[in-house]
Amino acid sequence: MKQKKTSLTQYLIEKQRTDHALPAELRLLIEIVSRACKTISHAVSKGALGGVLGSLGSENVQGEVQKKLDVISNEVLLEANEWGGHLAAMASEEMEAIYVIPNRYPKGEYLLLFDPLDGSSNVDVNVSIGTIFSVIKAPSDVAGREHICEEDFLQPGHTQVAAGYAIYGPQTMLILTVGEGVVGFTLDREMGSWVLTHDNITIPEDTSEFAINASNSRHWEAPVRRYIDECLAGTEGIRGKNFNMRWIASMVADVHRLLIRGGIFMYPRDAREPNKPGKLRLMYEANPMSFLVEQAGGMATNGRERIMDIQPEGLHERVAVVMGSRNEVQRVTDYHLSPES
Ligand code: P6P
Repeated sequence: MKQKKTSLTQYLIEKQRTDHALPAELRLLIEIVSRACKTISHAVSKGALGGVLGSLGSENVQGEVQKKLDVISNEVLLEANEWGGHLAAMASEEMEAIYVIPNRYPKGEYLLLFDPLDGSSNVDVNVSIGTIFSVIKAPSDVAGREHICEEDFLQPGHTQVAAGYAIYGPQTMLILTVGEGVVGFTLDREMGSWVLTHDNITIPEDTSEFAINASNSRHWEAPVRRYIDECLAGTEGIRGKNFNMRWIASMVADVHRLLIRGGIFMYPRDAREPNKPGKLRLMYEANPMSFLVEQAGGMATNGRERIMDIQPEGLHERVAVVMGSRNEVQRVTDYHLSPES
């Protein structure tokens, strides 16, 4: 008998109905974000045919060249989410300031943060990219306040109520957690619906695959260099096994791989800019990915502490990232905390 397909909508309604872990407004938010990701997937897949490749000649708040698709994706997410009444405000990698829901629409109790198109430097060379999103609750007093401000967003990652990403690759997939494990949906383009294809994503505790941009090795701190050197030593070294390396330079793609088959992803701080704790952004890259990784049984630190315990001080602050298979992340973290070990 043909296996019954579970749609995202059915999954969310059943989760809402069974364990009440999913308030209706949060279910609505996830559905709207998933619909926006379908729109982004469609725009991305057109490539040159859609006139959406290339750069705008502008820079975003990060000082990075803005791709046309960065701005398109950002606008898709803003327009999809501003009218629904489930959000008080949004924040994006592509915008310096927060986006407060306009007064012509009702405001809700959630705050949405996103990197609308992570890894967009890959879009012109047809490598997988994605949308990363994080959902937190607005402070309870927001309703009585005239203004929502950036400080309302500065909550540690462990306060997230949902997180996920869409990956625009050979398949378009949506990977999601609402705090009860990690599930994956594959976009059925014929029906235009997200179909549950991975009902319990878990990360193997061990791995023989690491992801890091090795061109930065001369800038790494000693614990990172020690870990990678031991991996490279293979069976002749203390690890007693050979390792494989991957680096797609698209966090969504590198993290998706480790969620599916295990691995460790690292973007450590380095000496190039010692005052910068790392390259990746805490609020809308590291925190949502850490929530997913932990919910899948993995571990996520900045080399020294749990990423989701970090108290943010700025909306666009950066952080060092070490995440993936628990035993490897623990080893790297131990090397940072006890260098003599
Ligand atoms: P590098 C993409 O620009 C990104 O923010 C992440 O998606 C990715 O992991 C990283 O930067 C790649 O950085 O220095 O290797 O180009």
